Amino acid sequence: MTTNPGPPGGRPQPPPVTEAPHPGPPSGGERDAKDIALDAFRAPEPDGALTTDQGIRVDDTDNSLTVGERGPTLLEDFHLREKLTRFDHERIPERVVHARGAGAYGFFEPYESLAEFTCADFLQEAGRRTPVFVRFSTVQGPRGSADTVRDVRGFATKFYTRQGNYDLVGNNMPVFFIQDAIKFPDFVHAVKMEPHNEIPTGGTAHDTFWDFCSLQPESTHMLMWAMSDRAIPRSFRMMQGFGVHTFRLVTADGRATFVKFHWKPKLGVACQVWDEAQITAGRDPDFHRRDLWEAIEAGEFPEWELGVQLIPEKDEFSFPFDLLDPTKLVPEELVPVRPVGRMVLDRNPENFFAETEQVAFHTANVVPGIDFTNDPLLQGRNFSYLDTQLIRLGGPNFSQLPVNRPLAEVRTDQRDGYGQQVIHSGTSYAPNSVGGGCPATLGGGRLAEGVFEHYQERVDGQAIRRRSPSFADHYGQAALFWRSMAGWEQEHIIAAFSFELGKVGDQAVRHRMVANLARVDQELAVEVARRIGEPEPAPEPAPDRPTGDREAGAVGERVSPALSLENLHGHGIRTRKVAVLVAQGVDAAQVRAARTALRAEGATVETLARYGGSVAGSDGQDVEVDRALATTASVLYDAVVVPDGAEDVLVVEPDAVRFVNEALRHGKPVAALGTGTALLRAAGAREAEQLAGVALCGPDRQPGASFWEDFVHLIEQHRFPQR
Ligand code: HDD
Repeated sequence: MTTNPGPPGGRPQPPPVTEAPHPGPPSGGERDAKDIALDAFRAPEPDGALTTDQGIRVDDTDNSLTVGERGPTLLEDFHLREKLTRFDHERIPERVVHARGAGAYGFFEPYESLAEFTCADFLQEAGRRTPVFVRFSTVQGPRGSADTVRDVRGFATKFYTRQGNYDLVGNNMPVFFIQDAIKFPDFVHAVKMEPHNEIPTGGTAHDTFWDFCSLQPESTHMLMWAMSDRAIPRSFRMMQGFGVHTFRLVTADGRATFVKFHWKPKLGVACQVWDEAQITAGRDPDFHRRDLWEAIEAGEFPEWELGVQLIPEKDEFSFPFDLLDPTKLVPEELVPVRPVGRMVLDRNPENFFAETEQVAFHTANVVPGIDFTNDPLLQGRNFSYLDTQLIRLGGPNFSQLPVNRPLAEVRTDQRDGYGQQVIHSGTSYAPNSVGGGCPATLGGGRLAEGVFEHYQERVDGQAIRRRSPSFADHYGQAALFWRSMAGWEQEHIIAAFSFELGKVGDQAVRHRMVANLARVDQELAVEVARRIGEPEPAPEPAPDRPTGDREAGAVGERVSPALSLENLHGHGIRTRKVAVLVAQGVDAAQVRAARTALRAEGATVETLARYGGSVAGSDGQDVEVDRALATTASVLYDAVVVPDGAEDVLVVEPDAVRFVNEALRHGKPVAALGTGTALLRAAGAREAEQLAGVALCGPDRQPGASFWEDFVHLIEQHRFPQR
């Protein structure tokens, strides 16, 4: 039996019942309007007396009320019943897709006014900040799945604008698996864990997914992205975001321009390699979530540039694909991305459930000046997101939850429902006279005054269930993507297809999929077939391909350099993690020099040794150990330094050998100083001086400033996959 003893020296004295002060935000810089609005909902740290939900002070929370010490428990114990009941009801349904995610607050600010194209208030003035909340996610896995699985990443942004909430609910890939929302339940049933045994968690390497895709060739372009390294990002902070659909920007006088939205990470795009991603899933299943959290806590605020591709309405039909088809992108070489603003995430949420879990995005949350197109995927999404919140968040009042509340004033005739937080007064119908006609509609033609008016597109047609023939080319852009990849990217794609299809048991599915790949590229299909033991596919003509393999195609049609990771590197090494392996006898001056040089560039440098504490350096000074090797792993770092002097200990330390072996296998930059090269050899590197991305400093020499400069440059390049 345990009792809460309270502080030493007697029974705890509960403090007087007072209004507790607001704790304020946990991290971050300036307080914005959303942050201040959340104060009204922030509960103080509970440092006073324990109470029930009714505010009754509780005498004991460790023992149920019983008849005698060994007797039955009394129903009268309202504290016991409340405690268990509340616990029993703590869970809500996870999101049907995108269940696992992490979020943060921040702001968006335009570089320039976009008034020429849109009357959206938050895009009118350079430098005017709009608070945002962003949630990143994986798609397939449940809430508890690993972060680094091969999957698409969600990138959903809620802008708390003065005209109401605008949600840009995108992904880290610019296209999607299907063209019409009516296929979404089919697609999700196929991609999610298989129904009989709920395997696999968080992955696409299973029969039902590939069965669906092999029969639904419109998924082919997206498959190329999903099998590329984009599906295994290094961090949320290092991936792009895309609105995917073509939307409309609309001016106050009703002029529309088609628009595609892009988020470009300031740190550049960086990905893991597949073996690394799989090991990370075990070593740190929270890898991305932790990275985002820690970066913000450290004041290294992630930043993206918002870019737009603007397409005049008159050019709607001037592309060899349909702008309404969400399986197509608009090559940046055909329509450049114009940078229009930046988004910075500078504040972590205080409570995961209250904020990140309860945030509700909806593609139909648009503000005056931003409008939809007839993309059939978007149209269905505009139904689905509201609908899903009703079950997930338990009723129609979810927009009153703190994270979802707009900063703009809300005046509706909507009433009641589960969890109503507002004590409404007055009328709730229109037209009314007793309420003075309020809340009143303001009439059309007033976009400039912040009144949403749907874009007046002229549409005429018969009700038909048929896909437009302009959506029929399922391979042209898949081939464009393939051709635009560097050699090593193509190799990774081949390896990914081979891994995934290699796990498919149904021969017919593999066969169909290889035949589909042959319509993208014969070499790709032949190589995948070879690796999974399928017969070589016959060349496929792909008759429905208007863009096809036109040899004379323009850049952007034949090849799009903007798609290759080779062209998406960031500048500098801010927030990259570098491990320095140390042991007894290590050259302490080199460890200090590495720390100083790399930290000066913004990297995080950690010393790792067999045990925590410190090791004695060669100059007699202790070198502090940041982490014991057993508590971390090579996959959690971007680069490794092996200083001089400790090789005797390190080469017989299995964790150290494995650490370097993995870093080498995963193409990471490695610096070996003096006798440190012995560890590279022990880790399997025969001719280290020949390896790309390996920096060596010979024995009896000390690495100077230029050595570290060169090493920084290697880290900047992120990976050396050609190794
Ligand atoms: Fe979706 C969640 C992105 C197609 C139906 N979707 C969801 C989230 C993201 C996307 C980022 C997570 C939001 C969050 O963090 O809470 N979805 C996309 C993109 C799509 C897409 C970029 C294609 C361009 N989605 C799509 C279709 C449908 C849905 C076609 C249904 C017809 N999506 C949902 C949903 C979810 C969702 C079931 C699950 C949880 C939620 O909405 O709030 O309604």
